[in-house]
Amino acid sequence: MKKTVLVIDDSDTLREEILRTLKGVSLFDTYLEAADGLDGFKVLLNNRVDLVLCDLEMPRMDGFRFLTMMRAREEFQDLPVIILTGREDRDTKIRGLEQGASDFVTKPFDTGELVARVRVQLKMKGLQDELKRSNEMLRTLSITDPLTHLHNRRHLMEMVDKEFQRSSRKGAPLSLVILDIDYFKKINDTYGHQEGDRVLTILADIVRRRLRSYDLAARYGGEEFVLLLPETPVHEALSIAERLRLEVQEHVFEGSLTGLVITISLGVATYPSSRVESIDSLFRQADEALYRAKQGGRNRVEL
Ligand code: GH3
Ligand code: MG
Ligand code: MG
Ligand code: MG
Ligand code: MG
Repeated sequence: MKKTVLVIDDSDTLREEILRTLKGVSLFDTYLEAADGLDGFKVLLNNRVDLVLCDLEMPRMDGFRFLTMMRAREEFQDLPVIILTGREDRDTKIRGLEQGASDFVTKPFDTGELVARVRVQLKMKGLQDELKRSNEMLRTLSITDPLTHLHNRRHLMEMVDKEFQRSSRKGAPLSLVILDIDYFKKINDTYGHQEGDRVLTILADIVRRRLRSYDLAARYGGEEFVLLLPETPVHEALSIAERLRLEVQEHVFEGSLTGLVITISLGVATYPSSRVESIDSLFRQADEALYRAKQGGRNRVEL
């Protein structure tokens, strides 16, 4: 992994000395420098920097101001900054820590100590990045259905809460579509459970293609899916549902599923409307509409 270091110091000799020391241990492959906090900040904005070594006393913008300015920005929250200080006093260090310094090196610096402190900061940054990545992965896993990669029921319920509140606040309509594959048991019986799973992932892909960027699709149960459609009045939800019904019916399966035709039944409900005043009633109405679609012969949309 290519790493970049930025050295900010108003003394040319000190900058050179630091750069020479760092080049000697090849922890980085790009070396940037600046003579004061303001120039350092500009370099930071224009480059992807992994670690900063920064002097305290400098003209135009000193190390404290530099720290405060960069830590105020989201993208520099985790960037390690080692402060170079000629002063050993504790007040300087406390102030530096409070403003976001990661560590200190006292001038005149010992090359071994400087390198050791740089190594520690890079290692901690590496661990931090790894933790962030694995947290993001866990978060994604926790909201995703493993088979279809649509959202799972848990995330759907979180988002319904949010969208319902938003809709109440803004007075914008919120629609919900529940869809269920018709005679899915027969598909499993005919083609086997594994091919049944493949039908579910293909249906999920069809659903995904239909979504607008602000819609949400989730696998609600075994072969039941839910679409959450913000800012969508009932007639629009009905036409989305109807288009989806046709697309599913017209889908041409391949491989061992060649010749298979599947159909879905869909129930639609919209908030606010005469019988929908809560999340519970939104789901109840959509569910009852789905039931009517099944009773009415399947492969249809009901409100
Ligand atoms: P209908 O909805 O039209 O009334 O009939 P159906 O046969 O689709 O209805 P039912 O809800 O009775 O059956 C759903 C079947 O879906 C039963 C279950 O074995 C199957 N199923 C549920 N989850 C999965 C899954 O993850 N993979 C596969 N292959 N089958 C599943
Ligand atoms: Mg200085
Ligand atoms: Mg059923
Ligand atoms: Mg079914
Ligand atoms: Mg079902």
